[in-house]
Amino acid sequence: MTRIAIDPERLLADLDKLRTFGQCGTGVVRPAYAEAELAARGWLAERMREAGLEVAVDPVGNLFGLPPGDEASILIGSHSDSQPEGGWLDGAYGVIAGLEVARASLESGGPRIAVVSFQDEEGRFTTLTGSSVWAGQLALAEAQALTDDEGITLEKACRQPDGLPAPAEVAPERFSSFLEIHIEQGPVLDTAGERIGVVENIVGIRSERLRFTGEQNHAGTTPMHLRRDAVQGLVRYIAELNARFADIVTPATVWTVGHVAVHPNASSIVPGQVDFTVQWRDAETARLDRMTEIVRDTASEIAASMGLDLERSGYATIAPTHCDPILVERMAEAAEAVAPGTWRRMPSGALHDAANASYRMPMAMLFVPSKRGISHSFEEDTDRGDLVLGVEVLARAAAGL
Ligand code: HGY
Ligand code: MN
Ligand code: MN
Repeated sequence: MTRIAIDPERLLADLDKLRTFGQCGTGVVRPAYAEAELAARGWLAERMREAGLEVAVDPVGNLFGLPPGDEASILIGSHSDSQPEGGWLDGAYGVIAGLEVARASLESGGPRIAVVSFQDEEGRFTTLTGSSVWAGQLALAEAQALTDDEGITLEKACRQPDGLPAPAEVAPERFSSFLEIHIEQGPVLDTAGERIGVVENIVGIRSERLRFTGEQNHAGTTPMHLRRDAVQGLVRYIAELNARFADIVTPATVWTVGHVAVHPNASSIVPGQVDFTVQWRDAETARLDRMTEIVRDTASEIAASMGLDLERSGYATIAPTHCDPILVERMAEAAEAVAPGTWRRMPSGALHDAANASYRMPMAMLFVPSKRGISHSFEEDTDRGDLVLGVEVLARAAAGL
């Protein structure tokens, strides 16, 4: 087995450089297709070229660095777009790790390895947009019609950095397997003082946009019993959802009302409308189904009881997925060889592009610790030694495939 010798300084220098695109304090603001994200993608393409990889981009902006020749290769990557307020490592770490392992493998005469940065993993338009299109889970035309919270369509927002080849599909059949390394984004490894997570499965996710419409009115002259207050509806809805979920969830089940837009959002006006998202995640499809029923039935009941209109849109779902057992064992062997006794097998509570890859090829994931378990926040961070150790484990696992 050829050993892939990574270059830690080069890895860290590229990570630090990627952080500068959209940097905001210690974190980044680099949503899909925004200026900073386009600049980052253009720089990534340049680094891929310099690494001796052929650059390709597909119609939604997924960016690939492909080794010369046509035989199948291992694909390693993640995403370089961020949440509206994102950490510097979420996704970015997996892309630069893929670039480093791909170029180190070329340098060491190792296996053929390609790198990918998927577009809009963070859901400006929908959950895992870019890899969903690539994996055939979401039709391109359907994706292009999706809108963000401002009502802009993906088709209108989608732009490519200058100097890239014309967009063309990069078929999943070109790859034998998909590997992704990612920060854990949770407290497990950090709390246990461990350094590597070998992921066995990824939870499923569902989300929906809902709108309650009542009656906008004067906050002083409208008696409480005559009001049709959309925010009062939202408050009752969340309380009722929590109560009804309590009977069916486990400690690992999560649900979030993360986006709320009140209209007209003024102190002296009874709010006539509220737009909000509900997102729920669990490892079991049956439980996700039951939660979907509760999300929808509760919204209809609350709306009816308070004289509100209800609209639903943008339903998105990604099923729970399992990492390939053979690849998981390769990752575990590499972890034990490189970081003996400081690793564990674990699930992923976050969603990753690897979930979509699993529909088309065997996939596996590795985690490194997140300091204090923080992510989707400017505070997100990981010890630099852990960042390097993770890529050493990844390179060793890839060399053995
Ligand atoms: O939300 C997620 O799980 C991912 O970070 N987009
Ligand atoms: Mn991510
Ligand atoms: Mn994320």
